[in-house]
Amino acid sequence: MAFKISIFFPITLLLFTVLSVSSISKAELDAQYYAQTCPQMEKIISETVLNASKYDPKVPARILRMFFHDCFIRGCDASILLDSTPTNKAEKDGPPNVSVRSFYVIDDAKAKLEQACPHTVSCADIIAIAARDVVTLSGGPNWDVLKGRKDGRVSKASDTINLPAPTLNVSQLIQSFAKRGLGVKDLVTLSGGHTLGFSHCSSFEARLHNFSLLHEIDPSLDTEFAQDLRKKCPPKPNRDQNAGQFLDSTASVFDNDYYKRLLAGQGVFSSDQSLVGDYRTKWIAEAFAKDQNLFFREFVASMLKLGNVGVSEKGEVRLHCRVVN
Ligand code: HEM
Ligand SMILES: *[C@@H]1O[C@H](CO)[C@@H](O)[C@H](O)[C@H]1NC(C)=O
Ligand SMILES: *[C@@H]1O[C@H](CO)[C@@H](O)[C@H](O)[C@H]1NC(C)=O
Ligand SMILES: *[C@@H]1O[C@H](CO)[C@@H](O)[C@H](O)[C@H]1NC(C)=O
Ligand SMILES: CC(=O)N[C@H]1CO[C@H](CO)[C@@H](O)[C@@H]1O
Repeated sequence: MAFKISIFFPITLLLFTVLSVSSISKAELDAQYYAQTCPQMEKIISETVLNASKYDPKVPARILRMFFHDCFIRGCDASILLDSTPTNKAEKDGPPNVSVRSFYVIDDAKAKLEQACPHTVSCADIIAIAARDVVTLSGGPNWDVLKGRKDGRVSKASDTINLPAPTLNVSQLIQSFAKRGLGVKDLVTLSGGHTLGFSHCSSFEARLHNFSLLHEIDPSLDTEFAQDLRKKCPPKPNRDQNAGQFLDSTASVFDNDYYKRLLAGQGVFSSDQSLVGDYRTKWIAEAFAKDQNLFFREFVASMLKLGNVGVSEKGEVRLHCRVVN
């Protein structure tokens, strides 16, 4: 007996530790999660997203970014959708220039889902499906989204400082992604989300004027591209609030042009450009610039990983995505 314990006790303890650590934070997501309870849910969401994107071509980029921000703060739990209350400033009202828009699209889908299958589909799953849909409808890959996320009850403006800033260098980006269990490959791949959309000048203007003691302009920027950005983003008082730059040269098409721009010194953020300034990440960006199908395959794999970040069995299915039940 004593012999048995001495052999098995440590193993049992180890197993128990491993199982309990993984069961604290992990819920098993499943492509068939709503197959019995709401089989038409994906169709309802996809139709809503497609219609909204026809009326407003900014919707796809905003929804893709929404998914990233949601998953990076408190895990993929729709914390980004909660409105502020008199006693709580919510994530979506966090520090300026991180705000995501087009929440109405998720609200529309949720309203239709509550009619079709009341109190069944979580807001976090709606974001995940909508993010897949905007990629596909923009010409990117299609994939099966895993479902079964629960909606969180906490959303704090102060949490947005945990989002990676566009000024981060590659080491800091790797660290930020590693905190969410995402690797170097996921960093380079998911940054390819910047194949869609637009940035305001404030997110990259530090590269354009008075960059450092030695350089007025960030030397990693292509010269002509830098001049173009300086024209679009003159120093503050003379600038249109909405001024900015598309993130690649085909900003409404999901393709591998983003990586080609990086290799040409035309990444908009320091964070983007840093990916081709370091041996750990450059080879991956080069491979994606050469082979769009490879980028698409890896993007699907990394989106599945992103969609698993911090997913928990705890939480609820909100009745309305802007308020806790
Ligand atoms: C790697 C770290 C990342 C940083 C530092 C970063 C930073 C930013 C910034 C500063 C903007 C512009 C905001 C503005 O001025 O309007 C932006 C836009 C955007 N980001 Fe990221 N991002 C990162 C990763 C991602 C990821 C992983 C995705 C999705 C997979 C993503 C998707 C987008 C999209 C689609 C836009 C355009 C939004 C629009 O057009 O409204 N980003 N990002
Ligand atoms: C399509 O989108 C427009 C603009 O958001 C909206 O007014 C309309 O109700 C939508 N139609 C459907 C069928 O969802
Ligand atoms: C990235 O930035 C950090 C903090 O400023 C710095 O310590 C580090 O040396 C930088 N790493 C690289 C690769 O530039
Ligand atoms: C440029 O930066 C230096 C050092 O940070 C500062 O002293 C100077 O005032 C800045 N110039 C302008 C035009 O902002
Ligand atoms: C686009 C945008 O919201 N820009 C704002 C970023 O934050 C600064 C400082 O708070 C504002 O002045 C900009 O208008």
